[in-house]
Amino acid sequence: MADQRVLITGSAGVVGTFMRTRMARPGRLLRLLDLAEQPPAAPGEPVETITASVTDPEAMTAACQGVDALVHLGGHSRETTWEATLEVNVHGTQVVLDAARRAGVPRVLLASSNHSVGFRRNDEGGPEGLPADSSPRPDTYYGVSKAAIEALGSLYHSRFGMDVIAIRIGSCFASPLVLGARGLQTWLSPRDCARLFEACIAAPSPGYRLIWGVSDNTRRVYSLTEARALGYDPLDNAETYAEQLPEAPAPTGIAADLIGGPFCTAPLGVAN
Ligand code: 15L
Repeated sequence: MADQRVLITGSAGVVGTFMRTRMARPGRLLRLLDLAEQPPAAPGEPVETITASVTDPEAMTAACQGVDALVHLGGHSRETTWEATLEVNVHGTQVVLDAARRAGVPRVLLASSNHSVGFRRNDEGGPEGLPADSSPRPDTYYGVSKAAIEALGSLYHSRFGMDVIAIRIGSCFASPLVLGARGLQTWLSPRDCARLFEACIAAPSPGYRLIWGVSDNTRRVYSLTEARALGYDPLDNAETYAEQLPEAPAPTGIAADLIGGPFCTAPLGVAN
């Protein structure tokens, strides 16, 4: 029998797929929930898969039973219609938090995004980078939904005493190169992402926290002080990829100066 159960929503997405192997631990059962079908557990793999929506209260309540920590990654991961953003990202997160409350899940990690503060300037934060608790300046409906889930996490902590950590993730991909030069600033490597989530699960009584999710990149503009205070110790630096970056003109204007980069000029409510 597992000593610890960790529920991951959105487990078939980019970050969730990285976590399936990277968060496997002896004595831990990973319960993986996604709307999409997932590969079943391999022989001996301590994994349960559930096909369900984060907007389904009954399915979420069942999925939360016996769970020690919940990592909520489910939802739209970029701009789409207002209606879909509201339903899946905002309402879905309320459903998830309320199911966790009913089931007595003591700790919830919420995947927020740099796009909740996308209209803040890259140089706003000084040498350590933009503080993790900077007030929202969203760049899209998607960014608004991330600011809203941070607020929901704060509410569920204040009302019900749950430990909730909202993580403003930069860009979590296998390599920073998929995003061009911006990736050297925003990258959260998959192994650092797992290290960050583990720190958030292990930290004693964090209460409500807002932190950045980023590797220790030379060019980072987000503060790591708050995540380090929870025990996060990043290993990667996107700069090691800099030489492989294809020659391209440096971005200019708004995309270069603002945290949200190209999200700041993308049409609102249009799926991309
Ligand atoms: C995000 O929030 C998205 O989920 C991800 O797909 C990336 O686009 C990332 O932001 C980014 O800013 O690069």
